[in-house]
Amino acid sequence: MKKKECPKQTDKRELIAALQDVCTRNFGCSLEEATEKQAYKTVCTYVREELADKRRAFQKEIREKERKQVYYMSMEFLVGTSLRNNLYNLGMLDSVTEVMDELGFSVERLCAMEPDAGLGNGGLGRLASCYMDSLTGCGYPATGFSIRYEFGIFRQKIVDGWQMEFPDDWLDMGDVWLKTREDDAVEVRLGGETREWTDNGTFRVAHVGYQAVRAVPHDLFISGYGTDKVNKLTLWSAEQPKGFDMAAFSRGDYVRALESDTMAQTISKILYPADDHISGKRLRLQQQYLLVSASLQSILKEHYKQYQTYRNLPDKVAIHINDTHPALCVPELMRLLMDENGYSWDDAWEICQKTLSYTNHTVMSEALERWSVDLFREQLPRIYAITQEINRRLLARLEKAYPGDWGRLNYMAVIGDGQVRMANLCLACCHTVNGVSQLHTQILKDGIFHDYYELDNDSFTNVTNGIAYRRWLCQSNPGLTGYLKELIGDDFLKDATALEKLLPYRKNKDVLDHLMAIKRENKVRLADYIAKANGIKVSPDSIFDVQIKRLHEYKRQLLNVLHILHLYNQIKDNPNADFTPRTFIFGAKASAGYIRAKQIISLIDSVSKLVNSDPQVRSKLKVVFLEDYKVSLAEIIIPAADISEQISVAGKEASGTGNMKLMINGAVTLGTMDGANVEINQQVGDENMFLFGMKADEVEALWRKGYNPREFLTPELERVFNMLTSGVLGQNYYDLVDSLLTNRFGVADGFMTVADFQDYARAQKLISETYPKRYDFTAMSLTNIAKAGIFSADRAVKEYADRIWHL
Ligand code: NBG
Repeated sequence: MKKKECPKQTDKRELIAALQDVCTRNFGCSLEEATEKQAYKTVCTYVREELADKRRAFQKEIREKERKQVYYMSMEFLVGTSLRNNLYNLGMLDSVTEVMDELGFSVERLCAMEPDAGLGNGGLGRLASCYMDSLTGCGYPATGFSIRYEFGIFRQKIVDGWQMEFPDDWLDMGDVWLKTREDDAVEVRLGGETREWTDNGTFRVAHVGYQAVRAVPHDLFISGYGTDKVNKLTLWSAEQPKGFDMAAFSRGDYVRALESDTMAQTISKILYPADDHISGKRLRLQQQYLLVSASLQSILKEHYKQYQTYRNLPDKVAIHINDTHPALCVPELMRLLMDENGYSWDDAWEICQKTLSYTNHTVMSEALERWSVDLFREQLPRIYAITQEINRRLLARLEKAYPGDWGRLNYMAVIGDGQVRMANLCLACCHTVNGVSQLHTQILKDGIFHDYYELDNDSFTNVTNGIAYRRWLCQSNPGLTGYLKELIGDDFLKDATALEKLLPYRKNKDVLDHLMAIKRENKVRLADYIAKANGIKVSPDSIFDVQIKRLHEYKRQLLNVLHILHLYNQIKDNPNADFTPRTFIFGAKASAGYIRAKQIISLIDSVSKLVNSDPQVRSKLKVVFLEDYKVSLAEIIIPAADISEQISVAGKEASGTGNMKLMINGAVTLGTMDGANVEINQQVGDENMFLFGMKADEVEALWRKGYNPREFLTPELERVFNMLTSGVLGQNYYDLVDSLLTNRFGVADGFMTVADFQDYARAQKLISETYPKRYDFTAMSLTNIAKAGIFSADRAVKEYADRIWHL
């Protein structure tokens, strides 16, 4: 890859001239006179224009070679920041840094001004962004489609231990990356009703009385490492149609005519902040339809312009449904082909089947999207009619396959019990369905999707998740990356499996010393951040034990914090005993309405106050909750982690991707055999991670046998529970204890925290014993780095491209 390390004088002069030009065009001043904000926008705009040029060239190539393209439909893309990533990918980080420096600006500071584009909740959205990066780097023609939420994932503040949410107004500084295409706006229709008739024997349908919404596309260009190819993410905003609702106007309904304006804009106002769980709200359904309808219309328009037919759509286009949220792709593509283009049902269905594929990202039943029939029909009358017909034909087919098996038919139906089941809609149509780790895919086959698997087992496959390691290692951990380049060469920048060249140095003390020093530097940087953000002083020589992810009961942050209290008690009992100092670091947002999750944050906060203020304890134990966990904060935390907590109850975490990011930065996993932890274990072996807890089949067996948490209660844990209700924490947590022991409203301890506690404490103890053997521990860390290559998103997108999209 070309790198403009030290720009030649001419290059440099050109770069300065180009930047000056952008600045005067946009702000009417030279860079010398510009404010820092103007300088930031100048650099971003310059980069965006560079990317736009490269995009045009790639687009031309795709058209001329008639290449097949993939469209990745996702309600979420957790983009994070773009400036550093783009400069790095374009090989311009050094040259722009040098030139801006001369002009009196620090690129470091400009990068820090950029807000995260937080158009996602967590793993699912971040995965989508990692895939866009890798698809581009690997040269695949790929377009992401999503919504340009005016407000992304909320900003989190902890006030008196309680999470509060504040709006994330990212567009103010973030919109420099977006290129709006007003002329390509399309109309999306909501509500109203359908009229059907036959015209010389042909079925006709009209949609009347609907509310029109104008969907406007905004492009965010995606650069890739080591390539000139540029892809894009198209984000739709909902706007009022130009002009008023003239019909309402002429009825004299002045207020209604204007009302629709605000209604339209509401649709793209805000990202729903619920992760792994559905809200069932009208606005959410409207968002999903906006995404699906606008994107499919634009895909079809572009395809038709080039080929003048849709018969070859499956040969030239792959459309991917990222989790059930965009499942409306199925009936909407049917509608467009039949109603707008005159295809017969059978022809349209065949095209849909061959074009659409689906990834499932969770087995949590509350996250499997379902819509009430009433709401669905009210908002999308024509789509509902098509969905009914899909269901009718499906049931006819199933009746033949499983005559009389009504239970099974009911379970597999797309419409049943007054609901439209979006996962079944995908299963009934898509040519391929995949899970996101070996274990997760197995659970889909054996469990929730078992009936569909039996019907057609060829359509099921696994693609284990991957991460854009150039962001998560190369950019966010320059110390380690620089050292690796010196030691094993720079092949790994292009091919992550080349990290294995590190393995022979497992016993090399000089190398291990270097790795320790690099980790320590990163820990110092994080310690500085913690001092500034939380006012807590932590020692970089303590173990940095990190749990960063959404707050969810199944992820068991509670297990971690209960164990911290257990350690606290041990220290209090034996203040002079040996203790390996530990800093527990948490970052987690709770969905706004998820009270139990917010109680857990409150508990972490209370425990941190207790622990950090106790003179007998605080030199040994520190607890830090970092507010507003997001991509850019993850980039600071991950390179500094010693221990990666991946402690979900087995069978619930579909894959996890934070586990991979931490691993490649040398953190050692403390985990259950869940999600991709299983595959991390295959890579590094038992001896290079800290495993504990029941396996997925043991969890299942215990549920079947009947689980009573009290049978697993140890005196140590009982003592911790007593602390939760005795007032020592400043407030009481009866609810939490109750949920683990006696929950009267549901199952007690639904995620088996009590059952796994003892083994978790054992594994934690082993960590405390191993860490002080610095070379042994660092050899484990080295092995994790060396073996992380397989979790590159490059590998994952290649699997999608070969086995699912056939690009
Ligand atoms: C999440 C899973 C994670 C997985 C990511 C990406 C949802 C619905 N699912 O385990 O919980 O890593 O998806 O696949 O957010």
